[in-house]
Amino acid sequence: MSIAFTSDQWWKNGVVYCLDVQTFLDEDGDGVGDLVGLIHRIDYLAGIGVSTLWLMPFYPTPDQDDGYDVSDFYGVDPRLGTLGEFVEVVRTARDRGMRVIVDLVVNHTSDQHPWFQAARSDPNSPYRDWYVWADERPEDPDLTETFPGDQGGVWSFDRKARQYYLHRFYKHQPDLNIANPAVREEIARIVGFWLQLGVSGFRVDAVPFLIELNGIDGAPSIDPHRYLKDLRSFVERRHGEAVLLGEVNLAPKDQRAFFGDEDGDELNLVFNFSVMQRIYLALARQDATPVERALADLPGVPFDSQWATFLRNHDELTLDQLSDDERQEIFEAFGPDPGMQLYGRGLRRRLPPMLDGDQQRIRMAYSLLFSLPGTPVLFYGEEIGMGENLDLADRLAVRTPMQWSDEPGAGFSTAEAKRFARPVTEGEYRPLAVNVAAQRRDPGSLLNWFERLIRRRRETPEFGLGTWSVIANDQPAVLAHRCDWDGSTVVAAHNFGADPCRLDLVLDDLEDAVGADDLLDGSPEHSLDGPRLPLTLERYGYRWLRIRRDGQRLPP
Ligand code: ISL
Repeated sequence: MSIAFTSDQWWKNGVVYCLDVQTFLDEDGDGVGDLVGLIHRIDYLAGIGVSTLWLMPFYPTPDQDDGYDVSDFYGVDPRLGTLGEFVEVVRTARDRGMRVIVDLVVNHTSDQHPWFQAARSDPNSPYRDWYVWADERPEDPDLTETFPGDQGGVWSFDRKARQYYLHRFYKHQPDLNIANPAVREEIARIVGFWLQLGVSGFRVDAVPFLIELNGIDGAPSIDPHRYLKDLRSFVERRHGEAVLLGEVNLAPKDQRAFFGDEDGDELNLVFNFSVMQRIYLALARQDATPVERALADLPGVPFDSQWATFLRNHDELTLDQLSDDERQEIFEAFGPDPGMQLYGRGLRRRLPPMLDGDQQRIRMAYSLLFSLPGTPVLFYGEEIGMGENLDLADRLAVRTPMQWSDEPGAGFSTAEAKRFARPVTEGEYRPLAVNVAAQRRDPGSLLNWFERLIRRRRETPEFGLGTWSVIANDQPAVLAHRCDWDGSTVVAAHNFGADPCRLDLVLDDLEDAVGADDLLDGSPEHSLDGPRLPLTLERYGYRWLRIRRDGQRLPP
């Protein structure tokens, strides 16, 4: 396998950037971000070096779940633009070397969707069986509310239909019935539509819920994983390079099935929720052991498959895979105020305020993220260290407008602040203190550091394509690991502790190694003492080192 091969598995060696058109850039000055605004920032995104844009839902919506309640799968929310402008986004991104993937939210529709309106109004409508109905409210302990406390269960009575309908999320999001072949056919049509418009795949929302058959009357005749395989083959037939990046928030042993058989014939990428949660535990404890254990618990993934790694996303920082005590430790360290907590399982915060703005610690966390097995996914604003706005409801706290400059409206919009769909952050992380324009002028800024990090990550295919292993060491605060690919080895070391430390890493099977070159901003060369690589790490220090073998020519 060689470097040329990385283009075949492009999803293994890039950086994904998630953004919401609505909060990115408002070009027409109405207070709401739009597709034309995004087009104006494509060069910015190409400039920081991300390779794939993941667009959060931009479809027509009553907007009761920030667009995850879709009322037309084939359109663009008129507040954000038009289909024509969407194609221009894809086309411009492609020209600058970036691919676009879009959110596929088909576990449910909005209750305003014409399908649901037809289904509830007429028992003989062909759409009736597109949703999941019951005459009596079923009692099934496995079917729990995803947003606890809010919805009064997962079955709600519809007065027009005179039946209960299933919704695993909000009441206004009735679940589609994927046991119905017509629904599966329609989902394929939706997928085919966006592929035809040029997207390179989908971030598939809530996959375990999508393929869940519990609650559907009668014995459904489909195998849910067979269905995911069919969807994947359909995507491949329509567009060979397109991928499915799935949101599967399950324990690793249960996630494995979502990659499919040995050949990896279901989701190409699966978000790594378990490692993400343990990174926060390790940060809270200043001890790398939880991450080491989480890595050890990961199942091997098929050749065409990959983890998608992330520190934060648009939802609450869910800590649902941890024990109550572990979650409590993180709450105490990073979100002690009940107003920062959500659904009893997570924090509605961004990373920098959780780490008290400690630049060294923030960089250590992202350096780690970018070196872990998988494809890193950034949430807009992470590259400049944006904070949250806790005055906003629930998960909206982390979805404030992108901060482009210190102008009024953060350079996001020229509209009067009261017209903003969502206000900008105030306080320590306000646009005056955190913005793109100022950070571009400062060579030491987080933004410029991210640019170098992203560039280096893309030049280090060992992380995305190699085989990885943890290197045992005698510093509990330090996670050291190596990735081997195509005759090359990269070693990474990350210090979760507030104290500097020294350690010796013993590298097996590297008899011809003569030294190591620092790939980030540490001192350029390190010498080896036989198989031992002595390292010094400052507080929250981090290093990426490529091993130099005798007679080998390495990239700069
Ligand atoms: O099950 C979970 C926690 O135990 C959640 O992580 C669940 O996977 C998640 O809430 C699903 O989220 C996605 O679908 C929602 C939407 O509100 C979220 O923003 C989206 O990320 C409904 O479409």
